Parts: sequence; structure tokens; C-alpha cells
Amino acid sequence: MKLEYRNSIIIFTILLLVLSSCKENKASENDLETQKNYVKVITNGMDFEMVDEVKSGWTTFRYTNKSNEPHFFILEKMPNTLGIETYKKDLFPPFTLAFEHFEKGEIEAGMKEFEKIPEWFYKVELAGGVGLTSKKTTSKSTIFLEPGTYVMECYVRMPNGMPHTFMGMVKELKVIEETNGNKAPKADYNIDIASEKGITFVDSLKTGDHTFSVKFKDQKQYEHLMGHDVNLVKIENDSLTTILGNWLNTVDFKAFRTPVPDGLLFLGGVEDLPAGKTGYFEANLEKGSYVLISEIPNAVERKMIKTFSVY
Ligand SMILES: [Cu+2]
Repeated sequence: MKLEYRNSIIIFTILLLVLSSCKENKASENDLETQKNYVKVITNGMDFEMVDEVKSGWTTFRYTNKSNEPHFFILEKMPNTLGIETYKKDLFPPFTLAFEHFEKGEIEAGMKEFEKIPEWFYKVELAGGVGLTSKKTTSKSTIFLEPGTYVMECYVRMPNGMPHTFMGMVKELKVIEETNGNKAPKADYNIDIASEKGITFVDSLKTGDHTFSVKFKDQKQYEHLMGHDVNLVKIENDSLTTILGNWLNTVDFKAFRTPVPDGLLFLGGVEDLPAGKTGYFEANLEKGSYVLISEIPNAVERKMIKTFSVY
């Protein structure tokens, strides 16, 4: 009697599993996004809504920015076994205090706060991410993720200078040993980025959906303590390149703040990767003028900008 009862429970459980997997299959048939194995990341305000853990390997992030501000996220691979708690405990106090000092014009006092930054911070590896993405815009980037613990953040600044990191745009992502088996995407166009040569890309291309590979020929640390990256921006006219370059100079404490200058539409890209690595991003391009630009100080002077047209 007992055994029969157990058997019927097992059968019932199996039936439920079969039914639920049918349902799942049906859902994925109707949803191309699911079939493509995107890791969905959504920002509603000052947040990253997403899973806490992914498998290692080639990973496509589909970033939907539903908010009214531009955002991005960079993945920072943490040293040893450190995670988000250490990140917040050790970095939030010195950084927030420093930014409060800077806002009051107290540069020296602000710099003094940075001396409290612990040693481990300098062992963090920048590991790619999704480039700047305008409000109400979706962007897609593909990055190879090694197993480990990552912290992702967006440090676009509030109108008062405070980076979004301290407003909630910071999240831990665990990448497990098990691989997802994904292959690298096939690129339609390649972009080279190097500290001396700058950004190399074609002068024009046709409208439509394109996948771009971004090859990091080298990498270095600039004055803002980060490396170079590639952001795709649609610009209303060519005179906006200087304004864009100035806005992206985070060494200027007044820069990188919202609201963004008019006439700029950020369409994603690939955040800082180490030398020799390649990242990918996808974009649907309409007719117009575009630039690929790096979020580094003096990007225009450093040739870390490439204008191109879409016809
Ligand atoms: Cu942000």
C-alpha cells in the first residue's frame, strides 16, 4: 500500500516535469530570445535585474535599459574569493566620501580618501561588458566569461556627480566552472582598438543588423585608472564629436553626468578587455552619422574615435 502510494507520487512528479518541459519548449519556440541563450539584464531605475549565476564561456548579454538615463556595465573579476560584500564594505566609504569632497571643490581631501582603498582593488581584472546604452534602448554584447566572481557596475554620474554605482547599479555575478558550450559569434565587421593607432574601422556601411567584433590589440591604464573600450554612438551632426569627447572624459569631475548632451544616441559596445581578447556587439543601424569612441580622457586627440556613415 505504502509502495503504491510512493509510486503514484513518483508518476505524478514525472508527469508534472513532462508537462512543464512541454510548456517550456512551446515558450521557447515562440521566443527567439530564449533560443539564443541571452543573459537578460534589465534596468528599471538604478538597478540590474538579472540572474545571480551563469555558466562560463561565450555569453551574450541582452541589456534593456527601461530607465530615463543612459547606463552601461563593466564586469570586474574579483581577486581570490572576494565578492560584493567586500566590494561595498571596502570601496563605498572612500569613493562616496571622495566624490562628496570633489563636489564641494575639496580636491585634496577627496584624493586623501583614495588612500584608504585596499590593496585587493588593484588586482581587479576588467573583463568586458556592455557599452553605453541610451534610455529606452536595448543593446547586445558577447563576452567570453572565465569562471570566477565578478562585480558589475555602471558609473555614469548623477547630476550631482555621484556615480550610479552608489545608487544601486552594482551587482555580483558568479560564473561557474561548467561551460555553456557556446561558440563565438560570427562578425560582419571588425573593429581594431590599440592605444597608439586608436580605433580602426570602415568609413561607411549599409543599414541593417550587424555583428561587430572588437579586437583589443593592446590595453593600458589611462588617467582615469581604467582602460580603453568601444562605444557606438549615433550622432545628429559631426560637430557633436568634441562635445561627446568632453562628456566621456571622466577625469573631469563635471563630465559623464546626466543629462547627456542632446543629439547623442548610445547603442552599446564592448567595455574594457585585456590585450589580445575579442568581444562582440550587435546593432541595428539606420541611415545616419555614427562614431565609435572610447571612454577615456582626450579620446578625440588620442584617435580613440572613428566616425562612419550608414547609407
Ligand atoms: Cu548607470
